[in-house]
Amino acid sequence: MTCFASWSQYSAWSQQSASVATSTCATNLVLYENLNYGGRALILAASSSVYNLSNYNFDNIVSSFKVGSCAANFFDGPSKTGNQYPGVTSPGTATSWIGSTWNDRIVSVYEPPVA
Ligand SMILES: [Ca+2]
Repeated sequence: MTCFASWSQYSAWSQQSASVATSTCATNLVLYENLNYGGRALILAASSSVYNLSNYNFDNIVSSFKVGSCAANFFDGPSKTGNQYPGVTSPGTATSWIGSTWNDRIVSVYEPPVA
């Protein structure tokens, strides 16, 4: 329960909450089934979100990716557990081949809050 001294205080609080809840990245993270951005693609838009790729039939399949304007972290376990992908995943980067160690291995993705 949160109490407010005035309608304007409540209004400011509620608008702030809404902007956080609907925050999306200006450009999206895209995961690809094959190397060189081939095959099926999965677009993930929201920051502050954990994605379990099994929900999209996209677990253990990613071979390349383009990071959008938000950073992304990749894991080989569900709900950002297990090992974290050690390669470059900073905003605006792209990787045409994830490498043999991590090919078809990503199970979950975490996009941190927008800074
Ligand atoms: Ca693949």
